[in-house]
Amino acid sequence: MKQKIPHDAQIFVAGHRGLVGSAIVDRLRAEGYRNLVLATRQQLDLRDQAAVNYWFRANRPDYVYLVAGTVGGILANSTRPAEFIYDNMMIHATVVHAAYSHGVKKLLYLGSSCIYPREAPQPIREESLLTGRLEPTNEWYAIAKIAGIKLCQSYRRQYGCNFISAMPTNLYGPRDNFDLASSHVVPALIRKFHEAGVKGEEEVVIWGSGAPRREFLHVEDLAHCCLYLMEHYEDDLHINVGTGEDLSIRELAELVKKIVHPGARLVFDTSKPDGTPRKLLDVSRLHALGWKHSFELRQGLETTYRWYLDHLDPG
Ligand code: GFB
Repeated sequence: MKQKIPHDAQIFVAGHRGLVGSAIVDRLRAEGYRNLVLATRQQLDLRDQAAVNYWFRANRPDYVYLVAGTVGGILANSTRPAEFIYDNMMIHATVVHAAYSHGVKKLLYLGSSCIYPREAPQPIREESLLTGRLEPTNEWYAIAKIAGIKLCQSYRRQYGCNFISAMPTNLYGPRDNFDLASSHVVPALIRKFHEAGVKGEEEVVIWGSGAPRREFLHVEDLAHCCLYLMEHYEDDLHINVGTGEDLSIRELAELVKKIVHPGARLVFDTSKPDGTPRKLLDVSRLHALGWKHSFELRQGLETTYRWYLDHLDPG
């Protein structure tokens, strides 16, 4: 079933300055959506219910992409747990509630693959949610993300709202965060290999053992998928979004090395956490719905590295 979203609909992308939100805005504009209603963090504190209500009343969005939040890699998650749980729980609650109060036609909420139990059978099916203990390095973020899914389901059940949830795997791409203390692994490795190459150094330090396995989706694929789900997905159950393929962190590092600094040598710092051993998503429901990714990892890493080079601070 397809529910066409009219090109003159008012669309709110909550979190439009972030990696995901900015890619969704680009995609919406490319597809001819003219009426995007956006607010920066300075204009609207999404944790403040009164401010969010006021903003919805003034801007009357018909459709909402809820992709705002405090995000970060394994270190940021384990060292700033209060920010990760508070900011995300508040943002999800205020936006979902305002979307209900102001009669939003449809809302897409984006979670994360870290919602699943650490020891979930692989590839992870949507039904694995809440069947076991979470990975300790990101349980605060995961709890907030699970609460977001449950918010959407509860507003569907009690008020009949058309709110859906998608769970993307690890993301990367242009406009990612390249700050080594808070970034995810892909931008961190691109930056580390690049800087080692510039300084003429051989050694590049990779956190952990290199054994954990991860699945990576290019953010432009995710943006395309979000627009697709807005038109094609209607279920109460959340849906996994990924490629269905994973590799080890060592293999990822070898790939980044080839692209960025082929002369480098990998050194593993096992004092840093590995995190979840594996989180490969089962994407059969997504494929059955008719959507598949288009960026292969190598190509995606190359375009991301090119973006990084184009946006390096010359100072
Ligand atoms: O991307 P990442 O920080 O997040 O780390 P998670 C993935 C793996 O890469 C871990 C290793 O095993 C890291 O130890 N790694 C190796 C590195 N070198 C580096 C490096 O220089 N920087 C980083 N950041 N990692 C996050 C969660 O988990 O994934 C969030 O904390 C969220 O909640 C996100 O779900 C998608 O995949 O481990």
